[in-house]
Amino acid sequence: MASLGRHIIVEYYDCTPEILNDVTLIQESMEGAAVKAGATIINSTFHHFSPYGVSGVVVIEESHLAIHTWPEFGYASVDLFTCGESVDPWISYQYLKEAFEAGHGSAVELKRGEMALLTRKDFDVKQLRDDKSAEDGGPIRTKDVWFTERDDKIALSLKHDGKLYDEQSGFQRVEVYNTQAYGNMLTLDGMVMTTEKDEYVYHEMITHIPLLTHPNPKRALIIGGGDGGTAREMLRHEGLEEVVMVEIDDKVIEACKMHLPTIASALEDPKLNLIVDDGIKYVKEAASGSFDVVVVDSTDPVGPAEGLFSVDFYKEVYRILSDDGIMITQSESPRFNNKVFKEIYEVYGSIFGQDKVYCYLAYIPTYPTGMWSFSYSAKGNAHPLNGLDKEKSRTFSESQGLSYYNEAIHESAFALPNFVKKMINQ
Ligand code: SPD
Repeated sequence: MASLGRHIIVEYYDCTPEILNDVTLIQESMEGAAVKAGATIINSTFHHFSPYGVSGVVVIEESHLAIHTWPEFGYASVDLFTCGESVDPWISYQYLKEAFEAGHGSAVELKRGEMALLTRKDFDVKQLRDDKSAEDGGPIRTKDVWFTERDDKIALSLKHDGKLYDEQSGFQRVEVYNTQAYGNMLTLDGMVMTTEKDEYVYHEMITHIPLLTHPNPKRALIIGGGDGGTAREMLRHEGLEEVVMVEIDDKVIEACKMHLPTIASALEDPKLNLIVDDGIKYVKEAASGSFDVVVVDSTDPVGPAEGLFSVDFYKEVYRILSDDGIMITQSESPRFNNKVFKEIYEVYGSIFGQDKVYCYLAYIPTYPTGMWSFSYSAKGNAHPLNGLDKEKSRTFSESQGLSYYNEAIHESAFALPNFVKKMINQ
């Protein structure tokens, strides 16, 4: 039966999950399958979905190859659609079966556009011709690979040129992508942690707000913060006599030293006491009243960071703070993580007292919704605004060449939209 195209609908089972979750490898395999079959690639676009799954399509002069993978089931569904006699889609089928290390595969071939049912209609092709691509000397090949962080309702995608680091540590999946818009980007278990181009917002805001509010900070502790950004900002404060950082995952430190050196620069600084250990254990064993500022620079409340969002942990932080001590945490997005957001503010209030807990906001484009919150909880009377020496804050920002924090941002960050105030009863 003569037809315009051949469409092979393919199922691959029992594939290697890691392969099916590697967007770069999947793209290379799909492009390789096209070339092997004799096709000419025009462009390709691929997305990685967090935490797992890849979708993509390779457009060829002879039609297209498309894929969606479910790594958690070792399953990939693939469409191989070719027109003309010069390309054999069954070669692509075999090539991909090997590339995905599939235990078995099945395929059904459909003839598309049966000639017996078609009538040719002539029309004026000149009106449709893409004169530009003809002038430029033929088809333009483009390549799009995307990282996507998503839940079931919202997704954030960043185009990248490949993965620079990919390790499963004892705690989480540690990856670094080379994104086109935000430079190198660290993700943990598929969630964006920091990028070279917008990291300063988070790190300046989590650090300078408490350190420029506390009357005389001498000893500071960072829990988490393995990328080094918070430590880098802390070390700008010359009055600090001791800066301790406790990060649980040495792979995070390794990845950032290798691929995010501007963020990780402080990790080698002799003034930083860097401990690779469990922060919860460290806080539990630390002496009462031993720190003036404790910054909890955690990941989201899943995986290894879950315990950093618990009542018991915050009680211990309260205990190790000095009388004027301040605890700062990254407190998620009021829009995106509203349940966690509300719950943790209730907990802070129950430990520090409702009138000693404040929320402040900053705008971080690579985090879900872009609106990110930090909590400020004072053991004594260190009010985040009344205690602010604006002149000192302005001079600090200018002399350090900061990119986000200044005295006006310090004040305005505590101005909350009504919906956020309502969520935390303020
Ligand atoms: N969803 C993003 C939460 C990230 C919080 N921590 C970032 C670590 C940067 N030092």
